[in-house]
Amino acid sequence: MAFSVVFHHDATDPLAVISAPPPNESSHDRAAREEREVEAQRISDLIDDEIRAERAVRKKEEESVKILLLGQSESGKSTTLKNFRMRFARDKWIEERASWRAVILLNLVRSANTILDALSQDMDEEQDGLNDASKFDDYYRQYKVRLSPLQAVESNLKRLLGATPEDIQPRKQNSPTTLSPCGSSEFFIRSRAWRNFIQTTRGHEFSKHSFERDLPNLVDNTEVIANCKDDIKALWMDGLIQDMLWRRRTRLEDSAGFFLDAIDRLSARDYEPTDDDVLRARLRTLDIQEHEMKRHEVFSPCSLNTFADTDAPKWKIFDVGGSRTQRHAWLPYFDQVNAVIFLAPISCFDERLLEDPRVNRLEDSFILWKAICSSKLLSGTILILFLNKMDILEQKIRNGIMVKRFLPSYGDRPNETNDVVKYLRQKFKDTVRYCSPEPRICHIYPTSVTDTKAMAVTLTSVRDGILREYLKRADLF
Ligand SMILES: Nc1nc2c(ncn2[C@@H]2O[C@H](COP(=O)(O)OP(=O)(O)OP(=O)(O)O)[C@@H](O)[C@H]2O)c(=O)[nH]1
Ligand SMILES: [Mg+2]
Repeated sequence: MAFSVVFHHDATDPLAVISAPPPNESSHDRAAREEREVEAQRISDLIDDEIRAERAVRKKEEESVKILLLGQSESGKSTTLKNFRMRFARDKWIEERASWRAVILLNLVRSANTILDALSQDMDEEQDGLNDASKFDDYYRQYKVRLSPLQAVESNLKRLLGATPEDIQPRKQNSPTTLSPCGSSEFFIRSRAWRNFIQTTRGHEFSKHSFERDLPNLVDNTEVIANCKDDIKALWMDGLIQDMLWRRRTRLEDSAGFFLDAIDRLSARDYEPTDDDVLRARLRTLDIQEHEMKRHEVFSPCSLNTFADTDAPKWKIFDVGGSRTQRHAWLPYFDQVNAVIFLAPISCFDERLLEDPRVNRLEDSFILWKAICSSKLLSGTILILFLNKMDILEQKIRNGIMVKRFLPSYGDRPNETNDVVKYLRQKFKDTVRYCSPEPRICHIYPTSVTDTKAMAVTLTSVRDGILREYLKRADLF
C-alpha cells in the first residue's frame, strides 16, 4: 500500500507523517478512509478542471486577431477601418454617423477656400496667359468678397471639433500647400479631442431641434455655407477655373469633388450624413488609434462553418498616421500583430509627397513596402496588400495621363488601367518574393476603398483569409 510505503520510507518527512494512517488502523477503518480519500481526490480534480476551463475561456476572451493598417498618408487606411466598422460593427457606426457632420462641412469649406487661395496666387509668372490672368483677377475680386465668411467658418468648425488654437493654422495666402510642423498643411485633431467630440455628439437623433439645442454653432455655420452655396457652386463648376486648377496642379483632397457636388444636400439645416459621406470625410490620423470589434460582430454571418461563433477571437485594428514624420510610431506594433494590411494608392504615380515634394508617392509606397517585407519582426505576419484608389487611376488614364512619363520603367506597355495594375502588381509581388526573410504568401486586392459595395466582398474575403491563416498558425505553435 502506498501510505505504508511512505510511512516506512521516511518517518521524518513531515508530509509523510501528516499523510500517514493512524496507528493500529483496522482493515475496516482503512477501507473507509481510502474511500474518503478517493472521493476527496475526485472533488479536487473536478475543481481543478473547472479552474482550467475558466482559464481557457478567459484566455479565449483575451485572445484577439490584431491587424495593423499601414501605408503612406492619404493611402486609405482610415477609410479601410471605416469600412470594417461599417460592415462589422454596424450599431456603433450608426451611433457615430451624425458626429461626422462637422468634419464633412469642414472638408467642403476647406476645398472652397483652397480654390479661392489658388485664384489669389500671383499671376505674373503664371502660364495662364495675360487675358486669363486679368479675368482671374476679376473672378477673384468678386468671389473673395462674397465668400469671405468661409474663412471664419473653417476656423469655427475646427474649434468645434476640439482643435486647440495652436492646431489651427491660419491659411496663408499665396501658399496653399505650406507645411505645418506636423508635416502637412492638412487639418488634424488629436485622437483624445476627437473621442470627446464623438462622446458628446454620438447617438444624435438628427432632429433639427436637438442639433440647434446642443450644437448651435454647427447650425449657424451651416447657415453661412447655405448662404454661400450658389457662389461655391459657380466657382466649382466654372470651366475656366477648373482649367486653371488643373494647369496649376492645385492640390484638392480626393473627396473635394464628391462634397462640392453635393453642396445642396450638405448645406441643408437638417442634413444627415450618409454612409458614403462619412467614408469620404477626410480627417488626418495623428496618433495610433485602436478599434476593437467583438467576435459576434465580426463573425455574423460567418462563412467559415468550421468555426463556431463562440470560439472566434475578437478583432483589434490599429490605424496609424502615414506621413513620414509619424512612421517611427509604427515599430512597437510590429511584434504584436497577426496581420498587416498595406495600402498602396497606385493612382499616385504622378503625385509627390506633401511632406517631401522631392519624392514621388508611388516610389515612396515601394520603399515602404520593401521595408515591411524585409522586416524580421514581421516575418511571421500575414501580409495583405490593397492596390488602392483604382477609381482615381482609371480616371487619370481616361484623362490621357501617360504612366510612362512618370514611371519610365513602364516602357511601351499599353496605357490602360488593366495593364498598369498588372505591371504594378507584379512589382509588389516580386518585392515580397525577393525581400521576405522567409517564403510567404501575400494576398493582393485591387481596391477602391470608397466603393462600399465592392469593399463588403473584399473584407469578407480578407476576414476569412486572415482567420484561416491565424488558426493554422495557432495550431502549429
Ligand atoms: N476616390 C477615392 N478616394 C479614396 C480612396 N481611398 C481613400 N480615399 C480618400 O482619400 C483620402 C485619404 O484617405 P484616408 O483613409 O484618410 O488616408 P490615411 O491613409 O488614413 O491617411 P493618414 O491618416 O494621413 O495616414 C480620404 O478623403 C478618402 O476618402 C479610393 O480608393 N478612392
Ligand atoms: Mg488616417
